[in-house]
Amino acid sequence: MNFPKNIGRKMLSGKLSFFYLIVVLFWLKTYSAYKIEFNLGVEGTMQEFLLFINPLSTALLFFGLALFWKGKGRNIAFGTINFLLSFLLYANVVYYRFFNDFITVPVMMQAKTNSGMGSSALELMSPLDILYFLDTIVIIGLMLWKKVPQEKLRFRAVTAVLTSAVLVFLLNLGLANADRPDLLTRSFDRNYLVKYLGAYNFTIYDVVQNSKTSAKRALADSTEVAEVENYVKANNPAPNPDYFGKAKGKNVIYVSMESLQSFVIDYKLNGQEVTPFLNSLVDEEGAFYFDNFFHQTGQGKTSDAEFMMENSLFPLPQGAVFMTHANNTLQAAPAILKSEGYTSAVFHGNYKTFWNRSEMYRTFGYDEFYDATYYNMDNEEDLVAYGLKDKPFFEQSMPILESLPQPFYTKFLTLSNHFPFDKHENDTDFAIGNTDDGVVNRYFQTAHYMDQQLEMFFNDLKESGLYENSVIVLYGDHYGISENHNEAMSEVMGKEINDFESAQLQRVPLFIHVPGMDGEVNHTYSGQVDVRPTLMHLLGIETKDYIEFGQDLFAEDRAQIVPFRNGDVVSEKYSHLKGVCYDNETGEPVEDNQCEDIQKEATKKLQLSDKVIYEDLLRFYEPQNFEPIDRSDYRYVNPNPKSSSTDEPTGQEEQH
Ligand code: GP9
Ligand code: MN
Repeated sequence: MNFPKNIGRKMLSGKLSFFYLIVVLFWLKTYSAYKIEFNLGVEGTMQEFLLFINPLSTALLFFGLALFWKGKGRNIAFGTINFLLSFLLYANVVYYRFFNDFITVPVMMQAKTNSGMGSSALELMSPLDILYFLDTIVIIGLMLWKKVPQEKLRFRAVTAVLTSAVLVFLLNLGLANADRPDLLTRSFDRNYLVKYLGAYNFTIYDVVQNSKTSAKRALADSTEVAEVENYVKANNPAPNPDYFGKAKGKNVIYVSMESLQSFVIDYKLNGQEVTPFLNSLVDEEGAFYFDNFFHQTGQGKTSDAEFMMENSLFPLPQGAVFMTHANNTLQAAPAILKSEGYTSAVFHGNYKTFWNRSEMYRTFGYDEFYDATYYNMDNEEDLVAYGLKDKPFFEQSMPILESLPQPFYTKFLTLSNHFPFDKHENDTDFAIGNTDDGVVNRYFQTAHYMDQQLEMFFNDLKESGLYENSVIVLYGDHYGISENHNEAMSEVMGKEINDFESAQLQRVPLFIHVPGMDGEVNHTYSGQVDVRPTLMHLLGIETKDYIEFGQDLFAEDRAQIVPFRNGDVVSEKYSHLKGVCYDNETGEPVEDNQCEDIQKEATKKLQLSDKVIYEDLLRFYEPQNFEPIDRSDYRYVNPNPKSSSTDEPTGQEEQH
């Protein structure tokens, strides 16, 4: 058989020399980006080889398609394909610098809505990044100035190139699957897919996956909910009678503390407490502080945290559920409390389109959404990238809060302590940190500023009399310092930040203040999904009829298993992180079978919760005593806007 020999001869013909140059430059560029920008956890020669080889099939395939043209047409195709692929690579580079993750289809969809992200993205770029387009510039230059082969290629030569692309891909996939079985079926971790198959193939895979998901809802029927219901009911521990109903009839005030991680609690920078107010709250009467509480967010960040806190369902493995499934049927906290006579409202100094909130809050059943149009946004110094700084935000929110009919269920979304943690040097005299990393240094300053504003807010609540008849829940929404800052974080923490320590840093503070109770520091291993049943039980509302994946933090026989959205899991004794089982006490790896049970349990929870969302299963489920929400009853239109959004509300109607 002389087929392979034939391919070789065709590919070496001089007419293809420019094509080879494009392929090689693009290949090397992609490989360099992998090495410089991404932390893919490459181990061993095989993985190293696969990482090196994986851009080749994409380059052969896509640039090979250009060979169907001749002359100018081919040059235009080369330039366009190169630019589009380079743009995709660079977008991933910039996204990864903050999110430690790759762009997915839902993220691309939400990019349109989240216009505030622009300035964060700029912060993540550097002039040297032009190098990611160096080959584009070189080939366009060559095409313009030099004579590059333009003659028509024989059809067989082109198919030989495309066949070689497919063969290289199959070799790549075969070796990858041998090294990592089930690579394509267990896709919790995007890192694996990129490491084995490459950034471009990952995007193709992702597009295919996403079209499958939208088909899932269409195919689901009411029988599917039974499996979920059985699991949830068998895993819902009884409320603790010492806590049940202890806050009956009280108002609820949630505060989402932007990017606040637990390591700042009691941390001193140059002898000064970073969060003196929160530190004092740990010991305050009536306050419960949870010191083994973890965020469980995915790509939806703040919105994922909101989703968990109010639904006790997990967010999605990719994209923000707020963006992709805002029209689902849910039985969220504001809706549950509505039948108990509560009114509900959200306060946020950003516009209502961000994270698609104005659509998702309709599904939650929020009566009011006080977005940036309710605040005075005229003073430049009061603003940061995502909206109004925390001080003017709380100050201006207070009169609105006082005017709400009681009992109310409310949520305040802070934003001063948001990446890149800048623009607060004139708002506090707390000095910045002294590592070599500006992001980490400024984080202390904005966290301190937020802490001061929380104290002020508490004082205002006391003054208004609301404090005594409100349950106040403060929670950190997600990490603020990503793994890209591990070097500075090692300095801050005084120890090397390895995979185990990185997981420890995913702790976020949770405080629940219940007037009239004693309060304590609670060490239960828990996460954001667990808060809703806890709060409901404090308010004296049974939740056993709801589909929820969390367990009351005060329940005596709770499981203490905390699934992370990347598929890792932390529990009371062991943690399973990036495929390695650790003993929490020593932080050292142990036999894998110690983690088998917790990993199985975590995977089960995530899978069932995802099923509920993807298949929109709550549309088939009617909890007892629950009045379903009609989304069309809710609209958030400010009749007298104080500021106007540049993003006009989308006003989209029900569509999936
Ligand atoms: C913006 C704020 C920040 O409205 O919630 O969002 P994040 O980037 O943290 O998800
Ligand atoms: Mn956030």
